[in-house]
Amino acid sequence: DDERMQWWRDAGFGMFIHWGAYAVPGGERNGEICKGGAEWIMDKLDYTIEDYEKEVVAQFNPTKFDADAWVAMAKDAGMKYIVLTSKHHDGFCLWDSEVTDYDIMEASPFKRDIVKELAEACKKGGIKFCFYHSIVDWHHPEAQAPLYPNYNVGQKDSTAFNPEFPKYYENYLKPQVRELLTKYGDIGVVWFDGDWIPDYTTEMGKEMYNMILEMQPRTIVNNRVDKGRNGMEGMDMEGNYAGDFGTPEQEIPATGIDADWESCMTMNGSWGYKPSDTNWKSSEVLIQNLVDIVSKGGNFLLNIGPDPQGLFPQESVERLADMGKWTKVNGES
Ligand code: FUL
Repeated sequence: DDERMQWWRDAGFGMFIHWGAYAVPGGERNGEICKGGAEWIMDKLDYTIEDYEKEVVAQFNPTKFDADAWVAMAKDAGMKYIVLTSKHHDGFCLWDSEVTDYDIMEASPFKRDIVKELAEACKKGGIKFCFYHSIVDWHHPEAQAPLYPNYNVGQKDSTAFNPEFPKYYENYLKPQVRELLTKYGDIGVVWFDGDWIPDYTTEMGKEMYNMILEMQPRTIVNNRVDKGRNGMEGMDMEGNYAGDFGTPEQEIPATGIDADWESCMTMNGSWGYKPSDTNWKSSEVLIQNLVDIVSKGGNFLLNIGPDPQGLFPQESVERLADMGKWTKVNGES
């Protein structure tokens, strides 16, 4: 296990990329700006599934996407791995999925397998490719779709339940994770999210974890694969839950955690592209965060929310470059 974790422990610094069709509205619909993360816009601004498909997914055509350029920026910043959202809560898939048409090949005009291009660019660039995958799925009829949009199924109603969910788990979620572990080479980390819904059980989490390690024995899986995270920074230490590392979100634990952990954080206040949020952390603060986290034994997973054309926001590009100057001088890379 130590051997499996070694590259990740040594890595210290990685790039989170929250990208999907939600970059198109960028947190804004008919002049209204959604609160919090712009990747939640479908829930926050009450899209119907139909409207979201038409107004958002069908408009996603990021012709300026250049995977090699993304990898180069990550590497220059001193980052050793990239975690891309293969699917966020909205259910739209960034790769050519065999189990759905709600993907980049069929539901959007772009028709390029984004996961494939980024996985290949990472391989070429010598950094680890990883993916984030949402358990929550607002589009799938056996997951959260029928609960939508009558009431919000996210953090607002934690009792929202779909008795069909085990079918989604078996015939959709698991096959998707299998595809991603088969078609895109070595996967560094599988980063789950959406573990909080009552439909998802600890049995499912353990089964998922074991399935991943059977397929790729060296892959590392975050604690949100199971139900043991106890709030944002918890990590079950008794071995009751599956998962290899804790995931404090938007915070740095005061004294570190007695386990492997990774703080994930945004540069402004949103994971997904949100131009109305201009509350950017300074490069100084971001460098301080990196030092604080690494000195406490954690990893820093710093987020980028690329725009609908496929470009990193200029503010992010500048901050990455500043961090690169620091990591080069200070031996992080
Ligand atoms: C959260 C999600 O709901 C956010 O949208 C984001 O992906 C963050 C990293 O995890 O739980």
